[in-house]
Amino acid sequence: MNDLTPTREQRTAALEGMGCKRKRVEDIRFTQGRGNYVDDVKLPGMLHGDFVRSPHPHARVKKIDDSAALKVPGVLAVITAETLKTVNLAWMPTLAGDVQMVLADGKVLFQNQEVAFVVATDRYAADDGINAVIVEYEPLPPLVDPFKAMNADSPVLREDLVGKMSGAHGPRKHDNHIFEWTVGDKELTDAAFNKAEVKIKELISYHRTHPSPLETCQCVCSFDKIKGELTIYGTFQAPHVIRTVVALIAKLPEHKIHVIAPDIGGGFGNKVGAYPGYICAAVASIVTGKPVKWVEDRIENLTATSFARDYHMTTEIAATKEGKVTGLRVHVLADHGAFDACADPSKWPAGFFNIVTGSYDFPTAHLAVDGVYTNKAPGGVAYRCSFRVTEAAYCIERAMDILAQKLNMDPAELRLKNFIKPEQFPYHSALGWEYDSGDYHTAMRKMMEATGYAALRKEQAEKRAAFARGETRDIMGLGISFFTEIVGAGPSKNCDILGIAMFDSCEIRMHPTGAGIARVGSKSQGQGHETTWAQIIATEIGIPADNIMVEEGNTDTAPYGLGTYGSRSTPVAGAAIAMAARKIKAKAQMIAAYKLEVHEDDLEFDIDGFRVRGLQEKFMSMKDICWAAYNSVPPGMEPGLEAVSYYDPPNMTYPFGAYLCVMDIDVDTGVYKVRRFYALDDCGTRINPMIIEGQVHGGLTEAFAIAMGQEIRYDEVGNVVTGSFMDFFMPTAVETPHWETDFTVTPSPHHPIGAKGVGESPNVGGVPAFSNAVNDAFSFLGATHIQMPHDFWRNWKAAKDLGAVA
Ligand code: MCN
Ligand code: CUM
Repeated sequence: MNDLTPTREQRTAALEGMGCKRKRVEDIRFTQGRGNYVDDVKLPGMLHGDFVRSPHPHARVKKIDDSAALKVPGVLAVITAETLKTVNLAWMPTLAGDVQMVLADGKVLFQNQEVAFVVATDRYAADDGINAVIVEYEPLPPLVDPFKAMNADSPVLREDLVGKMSGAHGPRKHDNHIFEWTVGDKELTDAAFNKAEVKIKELISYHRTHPSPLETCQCVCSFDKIKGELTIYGTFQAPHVIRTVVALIAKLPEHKIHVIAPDIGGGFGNKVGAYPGYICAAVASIVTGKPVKWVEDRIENLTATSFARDYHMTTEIAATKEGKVTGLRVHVLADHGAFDACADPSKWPAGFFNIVTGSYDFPTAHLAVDGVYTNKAPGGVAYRCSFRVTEAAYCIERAMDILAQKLNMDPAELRLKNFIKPEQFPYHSALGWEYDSGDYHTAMRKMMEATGYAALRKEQAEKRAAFARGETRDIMGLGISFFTEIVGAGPSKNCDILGIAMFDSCEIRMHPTGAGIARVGSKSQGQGHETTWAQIIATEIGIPADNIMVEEGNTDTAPYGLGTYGSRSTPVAGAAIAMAARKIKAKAQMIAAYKLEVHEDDLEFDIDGFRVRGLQEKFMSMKDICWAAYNSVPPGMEPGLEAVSYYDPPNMTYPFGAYLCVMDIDVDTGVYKVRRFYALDDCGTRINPMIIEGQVHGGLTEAFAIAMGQEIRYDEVGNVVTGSFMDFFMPTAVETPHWETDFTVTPSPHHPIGAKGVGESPNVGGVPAFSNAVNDAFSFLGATHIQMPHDFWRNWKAAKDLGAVA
């Protein structure tokens, strides 16, 4: 060895493997305007489609007159439900086992519902065509309030289901009822409440909101009549699932459907589902023989595709006087809008909401969820939600604060007292989950120390005294949130979509010169998979991350995967990547043994190659092994170096975190200031700390938006009143607080590299921290629970209702 021989540290650093703050390789094209999004796809002869939408939330469609529209220059076709019926596509199945109108069939059920699809030579002509379609409506009484939907005498929305007393998830209680889902032991829980020393009960609502990615939902469909092949470019978080859905509903052979999800400008769950636009563009392409593009505008996106939340959670906790929790009872009224189009794994009508016992050792719990139809847009699972884990975390974290207030106990102390203890893992929760790992006490104490929690409480007490003396009009709130996530859907034993188990996949192919390509079943929408997936491979096989190209999103080349949502990519696809890399490594070891003329077992892996144990100089680099794989493999071995892995995870992963929000509110104006926000996340082994930090920043910004103002609100007659960015709070750098991030590392015991998901954690944990801060600020004035979103007006109103302002 001479001075030029790289050190072990240098060799490790050169790989830019796991743990490295590797710069995002995709940003090279994104920051230079060289991304390739769906709207960049321009095919020869391409037409444009656009929707006629209903102004009414509930109405009968008496007549659609397209004669004037067809005379508009450039307009080629107007597609209605009648057209779609000829190909049996007027309705489509939803991922939740319901059916949904593609175009209004006899009636409309929400404002801005798709009524007709106008196809024209350009977008402007399509728009002119829309305005020329005359639709005759007969308005019907709208049903907006989900609580009223439970009344037997409310207007019947889904006439197609009348008389069907059972749906995809069991019996229906009445015509506007979708399902009832119950989990847990009712008797034991009732008994716990009967003998409880202390009880709380509160209706905790998580309002309707929307993921609103920068790029809206869109597609280009191109049907080749000669080959009988359909190519679809689209903003799809799960391209393979889309291919299978299209094969099933359009009755096309699956190999003749090519689904390509190019670069995606944010998804946040909005791009999981299948929308009428996709079906109409495909049908229009088949009808016209030309490619057809459909691009949602902002108002359409906010009002028609994939709302989030709308959960109304009546929550009760039973506890001892000392603050030990003894039971949890939750009833959820879930407003699904006009169609149940939730994108949950099949068996989970309320997603993983039964993680609602949170980070606490509840001996017993009972949960019941009633899903109902209303005259609102369908959707239901989107927006960094981990399948309703956001709602569950908000529910339990708000409820724990309410209990602390009732017990006159510090909310941090109450949490520490009830946490699942490190030695209890793997922990079986009262509502049926097996938490794989966790160390909640360490995370909580680290948060309290890092923020100076005790001193902040002291300052708050002084501020409150000063407020009482009339020396200040500011009130101070400390919002704690300690959340447990459940991500990585999921094990085939309990997770499937349309009967397809929720595994994920990776195929790695190493080329002779020591570079390679990895194709993965996940699909990045901005999460940086091209960067991080290569880092896993780099560490596993000792080839620099820069030499691994990552490709996702083309169903012809990527192995079948279930896509990216529910922070499942690292837990599932990430595991498949590590497993495929290990297969490469195993073959590489055989080749190295042959070349070094030793037995395989005499070799050890050493950063970037194999070394003969005890013989420093007998070493073969992975790069050289790649070359050998193409010219001198051991006799009997096939040449080449590639591997595929389909990974069915044994369990979900359970990331967690401790957040604190420090907020000051001026009672006279309701104006708040987020003074500090500290977020500690534990996502197990960290692949790229910089990307994790970016994910946390983004998720916290969305949490801030949701908690402090963002809302899809309907007026009492069913009009969407927050359907544009004029009214829908979209924070910019100006409003966004400064984020302090921190971490602990508790690896997942069952994941090949110990990693857990992180993408959704900050939204799951962030919202309760903000809301608890507002509620904590007002608590000394007598408030128990103030409803989100906590915008200036509502804060002022709360102060006024509590008598703090005249
Ligand atoms: N990561 C890591 N170490 C870990 C865990 C994750 O370095 N222990 C990295 C991963 O390698 C990946 C990123 O963090 O690059 C997110 O990984 P993961 O938590 O597995 O989440 P997914 O990749 O499955 O992304 C989905 C998640 C969801 S469901 C929503 S919603 C959301 C989110 O990601 N949508 C996003 N973050 C988003 N970020 C952007 N920019 N755009 C979106 O649409
Ligand atoms: Cu629920 S939003 Mo993400 O799972 O795509």
